[in-house]
Amino acid sequence: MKGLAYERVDLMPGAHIKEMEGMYGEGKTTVPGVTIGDEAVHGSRAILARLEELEPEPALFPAANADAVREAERWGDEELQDLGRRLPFGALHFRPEAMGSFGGVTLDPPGVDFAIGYIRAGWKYHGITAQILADDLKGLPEKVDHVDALVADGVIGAEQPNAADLQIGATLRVLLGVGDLQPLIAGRPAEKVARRVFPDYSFDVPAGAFPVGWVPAAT
Ligand SMILES: N[C@@H](CCC(=O)N[C@@H](CS)C(=O)NCC(=O)O)C(=O)O
Repeated sequence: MKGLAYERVDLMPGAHIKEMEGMYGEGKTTVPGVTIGDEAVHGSRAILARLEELEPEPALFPAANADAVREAERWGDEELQDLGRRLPFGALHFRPEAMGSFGGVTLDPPGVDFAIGYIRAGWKYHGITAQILADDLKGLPEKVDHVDALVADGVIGAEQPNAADLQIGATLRVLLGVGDLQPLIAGRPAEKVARRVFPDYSFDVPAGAFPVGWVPAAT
């Protein structure tokens, strides 16, 4: 978006923890990070703020509503993003073969064995329990309503995506890959935000993964 030259480096999940800490410091285990010369910047919000300094246009924090965009970006990071970790891992527990959809492949039986072990480790790593998942699902409609309200208020959803569009759209785009969640998001302004900033994303857990009664009805 900023027209800056960059090199993308993908890390192997699992092995990324040590590599990230080596580059960005103790406890900084998550992607993304960026190095700009000798400077290491860790975390999506810090990165976007730094990119804005390097190249102000197009603005990620437009002067007209910069504070509202910052607050929406914070909300997306601190209050929405956890669902993007837990709900896909949660759904995959019930449909482990669907993990192949991340890479656009069909897993053979040994691949499904690998997926089962990987997903189990993911539950442990993210502290997922069935109760937490059920509560996340119950709270999702309220969060989607909040996204729609941000669109209605003109904070996100404008022609030129801002930092909050990117932060919120990223999580929603992941959630759209969970078939059970599509009815809660599809056809709503929130879906448009997600698909506009991230049109292509390969991930598909067929609907019917979560136990009956866990997913709230779409309103
Ligand atoms: N709030 C942070 C969170 C980053 C984050 O959770 N990244 C995930 C991407 S899938 C990750 O690295 N997960 C693996 C891990 O938690 O070690 C940000 O937006 O930079």
